[in-house]
Amino acid sequence: MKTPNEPHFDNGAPFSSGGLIIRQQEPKNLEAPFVPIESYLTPTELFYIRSHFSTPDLDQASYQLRIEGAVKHPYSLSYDDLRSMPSEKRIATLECAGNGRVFLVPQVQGAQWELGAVSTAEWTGVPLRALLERAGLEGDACEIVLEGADRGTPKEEPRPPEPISYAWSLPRAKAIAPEVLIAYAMNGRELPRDHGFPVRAIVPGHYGMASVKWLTRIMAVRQPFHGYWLTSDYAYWDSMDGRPVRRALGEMQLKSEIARPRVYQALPADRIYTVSGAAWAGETDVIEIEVSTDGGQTWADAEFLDPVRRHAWRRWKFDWLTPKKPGQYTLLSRAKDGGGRVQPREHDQNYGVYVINHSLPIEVFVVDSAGQ
Ligand SMILES: Nc1nc2c(c(=O)[nH]1)N[C@H]1C(S)=C(S)[C@@H](COP(=O)(O)O)O[C@H]1N2
Ligand SMILES: [Mo]
Repeated sequence: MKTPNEPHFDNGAPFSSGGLIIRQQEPKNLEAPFVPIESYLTPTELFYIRSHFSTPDLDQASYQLRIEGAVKHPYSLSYDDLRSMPSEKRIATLECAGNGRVFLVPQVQGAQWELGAVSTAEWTGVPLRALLERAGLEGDACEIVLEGADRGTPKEEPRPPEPISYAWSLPRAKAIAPEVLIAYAMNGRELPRDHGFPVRAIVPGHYGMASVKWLTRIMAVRQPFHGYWLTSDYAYWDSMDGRPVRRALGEMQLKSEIARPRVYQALPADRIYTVSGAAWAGETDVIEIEVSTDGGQTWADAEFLDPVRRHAWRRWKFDWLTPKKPGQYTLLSRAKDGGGRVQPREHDQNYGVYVINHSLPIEVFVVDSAGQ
């Protein structure tokens, strides 16, 4: 076991096990093998990839980032301009809002993500706040639109009338929060093309769709931006005075996942088996983690391997003395946060095909260990 309570920075490891799992070849949607126990930071080549359109090929030398809209002094930055500004580092877990979709019954449309559309990296860049301050954000700007260079026509209805870019809009308060970065490096090296080269946004605490890759435009707006991605796609049913209203997704919801064992793994009876996984939240801290080995009837405390770090996952483990009696058992994990929230038991239908943050069942077989 590596030193507990200390994050590991194994990003320099030359080799990594596993490789990615293809959910869609083009545009690229690849899932990470969910093995956080092997390193706190996901090795860059194992970080999940979620792209709506073909990966654009941006040239670092001619790259320009435009900052405009409801600002006093619109301007453009080259890649070198951005690199010469004071930089900061953030460790953040990104989770795709559709992660875990394969667990929904009945099956739904969309990429059939299992457990691995979630990964953690250390990002380097300039706080978005610094770029907006330099532009002189107008007092009545309510949102900041982040636009990428990738373009296409989405397949899902209702389809926009013409090809669109990938763009996401952040509420002003989140955009100027210190954690939000305009990043050019991931785990200490320049961004790989699939992860947004040369520049992307990193919005810690929000689902992955907010962390716009291949970022070329930052636009302050005076009216809420109701683009395709925030309305037709990544939206859910909220309630306002008892009436359903449609809103864009934002904050990641409290969640934990079991990485080990895998579904239908056979484990020897009457032995200690270490169950492990990771837990994360959006704008709160995960402070408790429990495991059930009987389908949720009883729960026992598991142990964290990493300290609390806002916006980053905490790995955990649980030493299970497997039953003497062979048979099928259902493992579940359940996280709690500092705000008194508990990871739910069921998927909330108001989120449709997104926010699959309930305890995901891992069924295993305990087998006679005689002779092993
Ligand atoms: N320009 C652009 N940015 C994007 C996307 C995209 O398709 N285009 N996908 C978003 C989604 S849905 C997720 S989950 C994250 C995934 O980031 P990654 O591919 O680096 O893991 O990128 C987000 N940023
Ligand atoms: Mo996503």
